[in-house]
Amino acid sequence: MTGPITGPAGVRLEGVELRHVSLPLVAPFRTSFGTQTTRDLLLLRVVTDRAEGWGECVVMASPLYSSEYVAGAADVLRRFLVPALAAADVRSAVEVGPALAAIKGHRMAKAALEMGLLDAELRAAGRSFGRELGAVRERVPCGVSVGIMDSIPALLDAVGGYLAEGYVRIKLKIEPGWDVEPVRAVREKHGDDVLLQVAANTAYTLADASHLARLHPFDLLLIEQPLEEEDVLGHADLARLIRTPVCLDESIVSAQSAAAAIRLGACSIVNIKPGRVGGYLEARRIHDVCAAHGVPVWCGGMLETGLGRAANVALAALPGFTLPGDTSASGRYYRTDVTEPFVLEDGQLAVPRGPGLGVTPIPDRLEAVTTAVEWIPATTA
Ligand code: OSB
Ligand code: MG
Repeated sequence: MTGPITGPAGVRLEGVELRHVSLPLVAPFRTSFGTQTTRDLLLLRVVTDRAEGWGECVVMASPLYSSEYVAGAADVLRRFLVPALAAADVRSAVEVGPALAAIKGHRMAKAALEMGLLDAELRAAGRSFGRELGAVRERVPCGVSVGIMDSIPALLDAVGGYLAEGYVRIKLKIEPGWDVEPVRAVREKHGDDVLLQVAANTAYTLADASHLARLHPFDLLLIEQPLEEEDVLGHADLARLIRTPVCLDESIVSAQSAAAAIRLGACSIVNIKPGRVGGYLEARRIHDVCAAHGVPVWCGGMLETGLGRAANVALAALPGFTLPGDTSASGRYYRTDVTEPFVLEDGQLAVPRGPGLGVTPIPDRLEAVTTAVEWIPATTA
């Protein structure tokens, strides 16, 4: 397995600038839980005595994917998380998890702080995220998550466009009423060689097992999170009733929950999203647990800006990430990203090599998408 992350020289936290940003999406993104047309999230400028780092908090405006949401994350950061880091006098990202352990939940908010502090200390030490996490590849193959569309022809056009751009794997968002037919249509139009998978965001119940079994002929890589988040046993039952491999997203919130899901037979593949699991360090622990069990993992996405994308691409370069992730190019989401855009080359994105994330926000672009700024000092009083 990959080695422990050791805090380089240590940095002292001075405060966190919380930036609310709002980026228009190039096209509406519809999932079983709703339609997004803009991406509202929080960017954290983590200021230390030696360097600044950037954290991305992948919450959405409403608690429809997870219980966290933008205003709630901002509140817990200013009221509890930043003060707890100050009180513990943390000097390294490895100390963030332990320092925040007494505060329950709020993994996306915690992940953003840890990411920002890790970026700051790695920039100070001149080391990259990829090297620190244990990346073994310089480029990662990329898939794309395709939303629910108004019609089958519109879906076929969208998928055709992504394949022409070079994406190596297609994920179709599904829900009851939009599942077997869109999958059939994509197979008929684009062929059996396309790496194809589906994602349900908890839209089904165990009673849908025989319906989901109708996906068998289409040779899908996996079905992602068909049942509700807490229904791990239901997924174990479903996995015995369908031949499509079950992959969990929402249900996996820690290395511990990953180990339990694997032991119970609830999944044979895991989607790792650093925000959902409380940070890149826990994401790497999940990678290690899955690797130890021979369970393939892939890097999920939360429509990140170039900051979160840089870290995700570094994570996706770890050896256990054997399936293409939702690490799409910036242009799949945004006309103008806050960093230089990530561009697909031969279906892959390059892992940044510079210190820390290896990318920084472009000041004008960051200003243009910022809707509010707040300074949270790292004081204990
Ligand atoms: O279920 O993976 C998901 C986006 C927002 C919330 C949940 C999910 C998604 C995606 C898009 O599928 C992934 C991406 O391209 O960033
Ligand atoms: Mg998902």
